[in-house]
Amino acid sequence: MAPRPWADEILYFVVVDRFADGDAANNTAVDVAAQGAFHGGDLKGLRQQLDELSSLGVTALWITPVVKNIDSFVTGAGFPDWGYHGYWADDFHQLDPRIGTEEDLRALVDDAHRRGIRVLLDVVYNHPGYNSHYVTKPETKNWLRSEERGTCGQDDVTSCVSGLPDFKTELPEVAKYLLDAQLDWAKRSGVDGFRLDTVKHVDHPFWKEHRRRLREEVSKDFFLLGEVWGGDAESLDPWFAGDEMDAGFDFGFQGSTLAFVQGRGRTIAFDKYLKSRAKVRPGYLLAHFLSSHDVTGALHQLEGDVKRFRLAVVLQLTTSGIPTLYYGEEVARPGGDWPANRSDMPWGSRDVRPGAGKPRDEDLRKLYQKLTSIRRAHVALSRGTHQGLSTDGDLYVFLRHEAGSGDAVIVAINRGAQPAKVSLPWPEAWGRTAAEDVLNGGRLEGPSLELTVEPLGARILGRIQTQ
Ligand SMILES: [Ca+2]
Ligand SMILES: [Ca+2]
Repeated sequence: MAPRPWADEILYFVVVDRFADGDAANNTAVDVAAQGAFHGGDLKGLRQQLDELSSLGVTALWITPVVKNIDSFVTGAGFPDWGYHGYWADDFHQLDPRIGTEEDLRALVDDAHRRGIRVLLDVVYNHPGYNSHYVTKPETKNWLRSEERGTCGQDDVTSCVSGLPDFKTELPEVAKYLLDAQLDWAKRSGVDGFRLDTVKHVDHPFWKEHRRRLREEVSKDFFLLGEVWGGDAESLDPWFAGDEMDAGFDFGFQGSTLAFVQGRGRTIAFDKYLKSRAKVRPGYLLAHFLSSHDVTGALHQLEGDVKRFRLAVVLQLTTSGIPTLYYGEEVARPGGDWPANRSDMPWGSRDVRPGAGKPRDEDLRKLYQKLTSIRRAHVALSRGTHQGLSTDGDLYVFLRHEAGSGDAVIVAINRGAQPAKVSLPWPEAWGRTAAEDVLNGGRLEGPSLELTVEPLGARILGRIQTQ
C-alpha cells in the first residue's frame, strides 16, 4: 500500500461477531435472540463486505480482538454474557474458532489492502477473561492479580478492571509472554497497527517496550491507537511524550457534539472545545467517535432525531483527528445503552445474518458517502488548522486551512429552528476564484461571503478547482 499519513484515515470499527456471517460452520453456541450470546459474525463475513465499506468511503478498519475467548458465560449483568466481543481471552496463541482461522485473518487483511483499506487489530494486554485458564494453570496463576485471591490493587495499573483478573505486566516473564503472542499475530496477519485496550491499566515501561519491539520486529510504521478511558488532548500526552502511542481516543467529542446539536451550551463553548483539540502534541493524533461499544449510541442519545444526528456526522467528518465510525451508525442502527450498543448490523433485504432483515436508512448512508468523499478530496479537513469564524446564536461557521496545499474549506452548521444568515469576509486562501457548496451544490461569488443556512442545516464550501 502507498504510504499515507494516518491523519487522513477514516476509521470504521466493527464488532466482528455482530457484523456479517460468512461461515455457518463455525456458529457454535450462536443465539441471535440472546443479547449476550454469539451472533455468528466472523472474519469471512466481514471480508465479503469489504466492498460495502469501500463504497462507504472508509479507509481503515478496526476489528475487535480475534484471539480465543473463554468458552463459558458470566451472569453478573443479569443475563448470560459471553466473550462474543473478544475482550475475554482464554488463549493468546490461538484464534477464536467462532471468528475464523489464521487464513481468514490474512485474507481479510490482504483484501482490505487491495482496496486501499488499512487494518487495526484490537489487542488487550491488561487482562484475560473471567475464569480463564491463565488463572488456574499452575504455570501462569502467579501472573495474575484476582478478586478470588484478594490480590487486586487499588490503583489504575494493579486494580482488577470490571472484576477481571489482572496481568502483572510489570513482571518480565508476563510481559514477554503477552508481547511475543501479539507481535506474532502482527507479523503473521500483516495488519497495519493495533488498537490498544485499557491503556491506563498497564504500566508505562510495558508500553515503551511494546513500541520498541514492534518497531524493531514488525515495522517502524506500525500504528498504535490507544484507548485511555476519558482521554483528551492533554490527558493523553504522557503516552505520546513517552513514545508509547501514535494516537488516542478523544472521549470528549461525543458529549460536546451531541450537546451542541441539541442546542445545549453556547456555540462559542463548542468552538473552544474544538480548538482545544489542536493542543495535541505535534505529530500525534486524536480519534473521535460519536458511538462505540462502550458508550450509549449517539442516535439513541438524540432520541432517534436523525436531523440532529446528521449535523453531528457533518461535524465528525469535517473536524481534525481520525473520524472513527461505529458499524451500522451509517444506516441508523439503533444502538442504545449497553448491551444494545452492540446490536446487530442491519442488512435490509440482504441475508448476511447477524441483523438480516433489519431496516437501514440508506439516505443517511448517502450522507456518509458524500462526507467521506469530501474529506478525502480536501486535505484541509483532515490536516488543516481550525478557526471559528462565527459563533453567534445557533450558527457556527469555521474555517479549516492547510497551508502546504493552500486548501481551505468553510463549514457552516445551523442548529436552530430558524434560517441563519451571516456575512463574512471572503477567505484569503480562496483568492478571487468562486466557491461552491460541495455538500448541497450551488455557487458563491465574492467579494464577501453571504451565507444562509437552513434550520438544522449544514453547508461545506470550497474553492472551485480550476482545470
Ligand atoms: Ca459464523
Ligand atoms: Ca493492570
